[in-house]
Amino acid sequence: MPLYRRPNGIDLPFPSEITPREVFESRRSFMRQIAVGAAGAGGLLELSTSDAWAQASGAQKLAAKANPAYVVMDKATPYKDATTYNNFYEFGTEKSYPAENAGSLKTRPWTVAIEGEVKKPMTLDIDSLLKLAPLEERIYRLRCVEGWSMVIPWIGYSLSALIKKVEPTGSAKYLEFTTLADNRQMPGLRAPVLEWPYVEGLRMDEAMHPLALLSVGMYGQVLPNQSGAPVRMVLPWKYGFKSAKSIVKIRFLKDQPQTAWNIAAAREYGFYSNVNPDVDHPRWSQATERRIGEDGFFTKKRKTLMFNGYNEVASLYAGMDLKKYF
Ligand SMILES: Nc1nc2c(c(=O)[nH]1)N[C@H]1C(S)=C(S)[C@@H](COP(=O)(O)O)O[C@H]1N2
Ligand SMILES: [Mo]
Repeated sequence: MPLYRRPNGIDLPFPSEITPREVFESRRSFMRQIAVGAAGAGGLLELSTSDAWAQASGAQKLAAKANPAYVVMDKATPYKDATTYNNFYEFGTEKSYPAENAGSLKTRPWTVAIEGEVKKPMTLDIDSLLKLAPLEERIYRLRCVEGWSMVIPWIGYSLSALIKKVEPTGSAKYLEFTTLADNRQMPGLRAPVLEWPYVEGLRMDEAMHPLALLSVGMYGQVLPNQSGAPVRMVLPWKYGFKSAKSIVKIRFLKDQPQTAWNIAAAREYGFYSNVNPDVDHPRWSQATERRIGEDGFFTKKRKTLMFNGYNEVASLYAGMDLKKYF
């Protein structure tokens, strides 16, 4: 049963687990054509996300138009799984802790400071961010470096919209994202597992890629706190830790910034951290993954795809040795 029933009556089928890659890819582009064709006839398709747990969460609804160019055909991870199995170390290191502890996070008022190598530095409050560009629904896979993945209907817009607004100077070559670090709200900060605040970074051309999503919602609603409310990054071709949650600052830099996981273990976590089944983590293989929500004794692991299947980013890394720049 497809999770997404479109108002025009077209239900999109999901490819089965065992569909060979080529068939999957061609079917995917075929389905995209249907989606784009239908969109041409009646404007962008609206995906209504019908997940009982999401409805029951009572979170504020957030209207968004589906962007058919960014819809993976995998079945969406149930909301319950996506919001109770999280990595958000500011709330503790067990997967269940963010859901248990993030209730204390105050997401309004909230501001994001944009500074550094930009002609128009600014501090945007969350309402301005919500209005900065039309909100889109995009269904992305996200692959954690630990070997699991999820498929989530995010709401947001390309980070490039924000970047254009602040007008980077010619010297802006990198971006640094900083997460909130507030001892009163985040019990996980007491543990010295990472250097706080959590920082992440991107090269300018990566940040400008349309896939790079600034997200403010999921499953038709505002982000739940454990998922990085009120605003986070989603970089589906990179390991999950590159997608910083609950962002309070974005800094444009001349030089490559330090990143939290690279500071903690440089040998294990590089700056780029593109999903790559051919480059193992020093302590485990990255060749396969399990999809959260469909684990079972007999569930076969999925093959991890280069760039998590997002081949459109490959040109960003042309000529780079991806074993060296892991
Ligand atoms: N601030 C912050 N952002 C973070 C993390 C974190 O611990 N703190 N964990 C990262 C990791 S390891 C992953 S896999 C994703 C998980 O996102 P999800 O819980 O929404 O699936 O968030 C990333 N962003
Ligand atoms: Mo992760």
